[in-house]
Amino acid sequence: MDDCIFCKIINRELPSTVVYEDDRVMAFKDINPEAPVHVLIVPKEHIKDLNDVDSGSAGYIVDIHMAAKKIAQKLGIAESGYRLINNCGEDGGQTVFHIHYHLVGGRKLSTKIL
Ligand code: DGP
Repeated sequence: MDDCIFCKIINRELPSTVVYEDDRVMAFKDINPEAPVHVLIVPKEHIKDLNDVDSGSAGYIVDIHMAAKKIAQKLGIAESGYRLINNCGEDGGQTVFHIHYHLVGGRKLSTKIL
């Protein structure tokens, strides 16, 4: 998608701090971190939100979870714990319409975050 910020990050047209990448997903640091670790995990294919995931793209959800697990280990928060969050749609708090999951940790999280 031409005007999608996350597609531009994936294509290296915009800078980001990449913490994980494979052929299906990429993860980079959130520009406005809400915790010591705040990483966004995105599929390399443009999918608007969770409502747009279908049987053909559902594998990305597994890929994102597996990436989250690896990133948590790499960043040293696997044992202490972390949260993986998807905001879907405007009422869900989504502001960038390329599906992404927030991996948040590195401190004790309250019940209200994001
Ligand atoms: P959400 O509200 O769930 O759609 O989260 C979008 C997140 O994306 C928000 O936490 C801030 C982050 N973000 C927005 N623009 C950029 C950017 O250009 N670079 C990076 N690294 N993060 C961004």
